[in-house]
Amino acid sequence: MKPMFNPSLMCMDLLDIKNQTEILNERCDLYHVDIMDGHFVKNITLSPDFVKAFSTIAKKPIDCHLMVTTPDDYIENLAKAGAGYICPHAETIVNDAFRIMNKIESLGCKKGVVLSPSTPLSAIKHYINRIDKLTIMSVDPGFAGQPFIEEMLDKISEARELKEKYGYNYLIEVDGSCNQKTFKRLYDAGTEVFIVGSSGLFSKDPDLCKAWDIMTDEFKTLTGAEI
Ligand code: S6P
Ligand code: MG
Repeated sequence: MKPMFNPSLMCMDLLDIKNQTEILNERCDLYHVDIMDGHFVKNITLSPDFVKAFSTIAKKPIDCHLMVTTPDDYIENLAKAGAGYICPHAETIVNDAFRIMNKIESLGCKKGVVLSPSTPLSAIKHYINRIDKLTIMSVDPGFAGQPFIEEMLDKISEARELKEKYGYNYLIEVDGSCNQKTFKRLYDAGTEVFIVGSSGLFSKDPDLCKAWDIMTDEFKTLTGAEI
């Protein structure tokens, strides 16, 4: 499959959101929206209300990354707001993973799950077969602009091996420091969806069309992949 690109909207210029979205609508595969509660992580970024407004201009599915302590409280609102994927952290659904996955599905959304860097793949062993997308974080959740955690490459390879061995359907996505320094290693390890934030996309050029071209040229040169 062709690599997919999922821009992280907390890194975009929020004062220029309509213009930037017109540009991204023609280029990206998904839209990554970080939702935090100031509790699971010490930051607050985008919100279900943002998703509701953004869904009126987005032409690609909205991917909601829930960095919140009680994801169950957000699911219905997000589904109504127009979320395409709803992705809680595995660490927050230990006691209700099946209920949460069923709820997301019953609301017509795709089911994702996100792993913080210190959480092993084995934590989701009993429901990995049910999910549509697996996000491996390669930075600790909460903030953009953090250094890449090398140890995550083994986790990505393990996710790919499991997917191939058992024929699982999940997309393998990486969140955190996806950029020219890491694209090749991430791609070779088995990453299928690249969340591109400040380092991979938005800092490349003030003109987002140019920034997108720089990013995709770097990706093609480094990986040899078709986009
Ligand atoms: C971090 C968040 C991510 C960031 C992304 C930023 O908590 O979940 O989605 O927005 O990692 O990209 P970068 O290139 O600054 O790491
Ligand atoms: Mg994220």
